[in-house]
Amino acid sequence: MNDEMPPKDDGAAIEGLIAGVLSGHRKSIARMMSLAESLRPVARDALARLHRHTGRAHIVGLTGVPGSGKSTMVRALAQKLRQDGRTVGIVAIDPSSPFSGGAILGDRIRMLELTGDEGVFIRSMATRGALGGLARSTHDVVDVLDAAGFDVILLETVGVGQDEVDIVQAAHTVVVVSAPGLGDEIQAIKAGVLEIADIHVVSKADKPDASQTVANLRAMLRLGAIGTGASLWRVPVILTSAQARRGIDDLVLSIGAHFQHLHDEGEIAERKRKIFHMRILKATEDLIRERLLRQNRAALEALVERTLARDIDPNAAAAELLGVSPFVR
Ligand SMILES: Nc1nc2c(ncn2[C@@H]2O[C@H](COP(=O)(O)OP(=O)(O)O)[C@@H](O)[C@H]2O)c(=O)[nH]1
Ligand SMILES: [Mg+2]
Repeated sequence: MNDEMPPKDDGAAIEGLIAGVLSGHRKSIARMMSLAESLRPVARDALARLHRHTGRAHIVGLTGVPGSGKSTMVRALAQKLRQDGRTVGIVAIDPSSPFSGGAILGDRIRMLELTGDEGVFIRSMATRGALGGLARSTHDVVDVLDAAGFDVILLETVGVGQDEVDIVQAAHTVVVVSAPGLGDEIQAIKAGVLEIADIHVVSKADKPDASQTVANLRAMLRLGAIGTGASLWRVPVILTSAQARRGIDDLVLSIGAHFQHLHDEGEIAERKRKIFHMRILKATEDLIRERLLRQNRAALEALVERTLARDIDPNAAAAELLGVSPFVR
């Protein structure tokens, strides 16, 4: 990976890299992403310069439990979008095993079938090793694709944990995928993603119990249990089979209609504001954590000992570490 990095503090190299990204040069895009994922200070400078070139892409987040068919759907969506003449960036967050250290290989194999087409760029990111910085580097990687001019960016993430829910919420359009036979919509509730959907998709329509899953989701929508707050957008439930190539056209239309709706109703500004709000807070958390670990590690260890000795409680220890009063919230 290191050979992908420009030399440290090499302004000219960074300049060239940014120019490469902006012109859609694939090697530059890949290098810029590696740099962003490295979380090195030089990356912040480059990303800062890229920022003004972002904001054009339609970012679509897809989430759902593992095995619900997200990767297969991303591939089908990308193929359809390409037929429609749109360029597509794909970011897939692989839930990598802490034991094997590898990403779930199947995903990559399926998605690799798309390569060779200059209008598609695929990046897969491992959750392992990105402790604390996953959300930040995911947004940065999406920004690189945005700056590089991809029309639509598909962001696949497993709906597990707050971090991943936050990541998918940084999309303009959130698609929640449920598959029949996996415990239906209950899975989405458990994953905490049911209520963040702009579009619900029931995958694997070729399976016999798919219509039951659709009926269950629709019933919940009617109960008003889910939906996006004050928005006039009616959350659709779309039945698809990526395998049988069914419903993919509808899904692409619906994704486009949602983006159009956000613009027509003036909701896009509010959504973008929310996304930056979340990103800034995440980045702030990362910065504080990094700085504390770099500069105050000894103080942290001392506080751990004092907490163990029941000399101080964890909340007061945190306040002391930050140098703030434990009584001021
Ligand atoms: N029957 C059927 N199986 C599917 C369909 N889409 C995906 N699958 C299968 O479901 C499994 C999980 O798919 P994958 O896309 O990796 O799911 P992910 O974990 O959500 O990304 C794989 O074995 C796929 O072949 C479909 O439309 N019909
Ligand atoms: Mg997948």
